[in-house]
Amino acid sequence: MSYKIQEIATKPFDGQKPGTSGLRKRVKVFQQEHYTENFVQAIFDSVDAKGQTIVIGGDGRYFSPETVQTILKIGSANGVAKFIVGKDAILSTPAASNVIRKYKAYGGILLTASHNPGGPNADFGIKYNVSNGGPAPENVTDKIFEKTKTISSYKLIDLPALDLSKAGSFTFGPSKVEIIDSVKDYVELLESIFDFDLIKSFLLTNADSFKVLFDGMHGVTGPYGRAIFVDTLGLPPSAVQNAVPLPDFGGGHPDPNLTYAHELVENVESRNIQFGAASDGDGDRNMIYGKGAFVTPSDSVAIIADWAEEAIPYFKSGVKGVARSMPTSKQIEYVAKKKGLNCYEVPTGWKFFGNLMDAGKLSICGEESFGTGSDHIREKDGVWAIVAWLNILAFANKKSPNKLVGITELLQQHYEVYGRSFFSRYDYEEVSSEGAQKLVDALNAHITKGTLAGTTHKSASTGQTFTVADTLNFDYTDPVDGSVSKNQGQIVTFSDGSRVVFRLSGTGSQGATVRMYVERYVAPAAGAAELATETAQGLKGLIEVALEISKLKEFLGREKPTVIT
Ligand code: VG1
Ligand code: CO
Repeated sequence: MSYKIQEIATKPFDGQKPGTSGLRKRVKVFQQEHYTENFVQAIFDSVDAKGQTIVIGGDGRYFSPETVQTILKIGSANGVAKFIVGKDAILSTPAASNVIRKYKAYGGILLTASHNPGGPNADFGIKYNVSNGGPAPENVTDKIFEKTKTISSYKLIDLPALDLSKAGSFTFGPSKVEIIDSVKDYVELLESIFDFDLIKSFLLTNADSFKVLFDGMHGVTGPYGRAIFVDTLGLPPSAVQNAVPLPDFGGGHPDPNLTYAHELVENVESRNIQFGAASDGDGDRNMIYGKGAFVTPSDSVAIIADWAEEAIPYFKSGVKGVARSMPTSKQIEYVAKKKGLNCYEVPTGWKFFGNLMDAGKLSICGEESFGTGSDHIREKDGVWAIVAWLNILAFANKKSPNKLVGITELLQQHYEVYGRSFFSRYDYEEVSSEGAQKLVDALNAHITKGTLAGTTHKSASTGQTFTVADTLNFDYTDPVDGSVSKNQGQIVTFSDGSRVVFRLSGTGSQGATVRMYVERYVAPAAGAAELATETAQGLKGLIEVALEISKLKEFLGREKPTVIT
């Protein structure tokens, strides 16, 4: 087929700066003439993909099919030799990471705004991943951003759109395109990690007393969930709900937490389901929720780290190290300490874990934002975390054959050994950028002048007192390549070890979002009753004090957070 390469004149757009995880904006912004093309060309101007293989994946949200065609046309004109594309433009973020690694691709472009809503009036996103399968590090995203500021033209190959609905090998001008089954490689990967036979026999034996419900939230994971939970592990089709990926996620907010995954929570409670789980739009987040038992993500990663070596075949040869993002609770540190493992603390965003994994220093890590994963790929992995929990529960039940061990029992056992870090996050979404900046400035002023350290604050409702031990602005130096990331959040620590963190979100598409993270540790000696307290109760006093110290309500003009997780 003959083809022509066109050079199209364009002008830079403001604000094409990738955030915590790619460039995320309203669909309408991406639909402006040249907007998406500029950003895609800026990627190819920043990474030399000539003669290389590039993976294209995404969560199937609105505007994805069109953007796949744009990437094929611009990528091909820029010399990409081969594209590997998920059928119907679908590859979950973890599946894409796996495909990049498995087929030794040069990189990948993921079309997703993750847990942000989709549809013509909602969000779209583009994210570049590098050859280790992980999100591009800051030096690459900075370069892309610089290119977007000076771009004057982009290259485009003049060819008709490729049909993405049929798997197979195709020719696209000078490039080859392989359209692959979105699910197959990923299922094989999980089969190589977990003890599927053990999980299967546990589920089968306890079919009446241990019911499972997986919620795909109409994001990308429906087909993956069905392939694993129904086709491989033998659960009935009713064990999977909202499993058809929709371009607008059915109008919902595909974010697996107690607020947005309420349908799962309601079904788990009303149908007496022992193990419920959900994942987000692009499949990298997860929530574990059984009847009456919610597992915070910070606890989830700690529990996985605690059981991994014993229960999960992939980790039989040993866990190399563990890590958490800075705002994530310290629960995993208590596990690391007991096991003599290194525990790293990195800034928010999965890209910071990749270097540690590549250097062989890290096996298991997590973020409080419902992100859990390991070095099997370089993205967090929702379905992986859910199967990890099933594997651990199956194993725990093999050890205790006479009494069913469910989520509640596993949590109790864990707190009795390690104590419990009560943790919660308050999100103030779409507040004025000015107010958010004032809040941050005021905290920074306290940090520079040391005006909070040593002050004592009393909660009016609980009578607890908290004395500030230290305040700091979190900076990170990567232990592998020495790169420095500054201003990653303000931390206030108290003399009892409690902690409050303030951060501005880097994934929103409009206004500013302020996150406040609160954590309070209770040692095992406090006893079963105190360890089993409701999170909101366990943190009540500390939250009052955090709001008072930061004057958050004044600066943001908000009485209440938008979302509490
Ligand atoms: C949020 C979370 C962060 C996560 C990021 C991407 O970022 O806090 O932990 O890595 O989303 O997750 P921010 O900057 O808004 O706080 V995903 O599933 O959206 O790619
Ligand atoms: Co996500």
